[in-house]
Amino acid sequence: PKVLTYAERASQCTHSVSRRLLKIMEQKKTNLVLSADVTKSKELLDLVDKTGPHICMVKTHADTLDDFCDDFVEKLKQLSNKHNFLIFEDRKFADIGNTVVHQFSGGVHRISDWADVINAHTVPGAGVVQGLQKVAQGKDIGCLLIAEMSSAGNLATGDYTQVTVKIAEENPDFVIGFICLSKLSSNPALLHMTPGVQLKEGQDALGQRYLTPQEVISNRGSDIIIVGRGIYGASDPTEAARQFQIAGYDAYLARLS
Ligand code: UP6
Repeated sequence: PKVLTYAERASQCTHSVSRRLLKIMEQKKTNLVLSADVTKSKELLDLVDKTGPHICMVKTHADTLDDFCDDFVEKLKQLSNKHNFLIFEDRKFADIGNTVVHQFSGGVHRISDWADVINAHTVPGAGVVQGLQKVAQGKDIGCLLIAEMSSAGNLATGDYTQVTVKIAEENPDFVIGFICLSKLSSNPALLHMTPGVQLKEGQDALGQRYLTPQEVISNRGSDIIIVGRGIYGASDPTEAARQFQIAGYDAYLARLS
């Protein structure tokens, strides 16, 4: 089947967040998500301001920031308007529905006040999605399901992955796609986002495994690359972001043709 452009897919999405993201990807010519895994808010904001022109979304781990506060959230939102990107909090919710309601809306981070995109493990079953959706009601927030993982020896394989795809397909009003390592659904509205990406294949000392943008986008049919240390660990993060933007976008164009 013909591979659709981001613009064509945007027009087929019913969820406002996937539409917004695909439009940004088309306009800015980027399928790059920056995983901004630094532990000081100022450092994070500086990194995002520098790399903003090259990314469609920034991914945070709010609970790893030493100095998380409301002012940080305000500034991150300002940067998302300045550079036109979405904010994805990688909280990986994984509890029963009633508990994730509070984890998502409350605590120190009040994620539902500021995130455009969140994600969840499906190990608790569909209740985790229902709990999160209850909080997201009336807000512009999309959820990704973790269908596969990049780390060595992970258990998100086989039936687990297939049931996760089914839960996604059954909840189109809230679930906008997957964290995964390959294309899992032919539904054009579902976005596939892949972490564990560097310009060279390899691994780190704690089980992370890396594939290249070309392998992830062209060969495996994913839509979006998520890059952390490949960018913020580089001597020039702006230049690294530019390189990942080009590599990811070229791989997309190669898939189209
Ligand atoms: N992440 C993975 N693999 C997964 C799911 N999530 O690496 O299966 C997240 C990590 C980290 C980022 O929590 O924030 O993606 C990858 O960072 P890296 O590029 O520095 O390895």
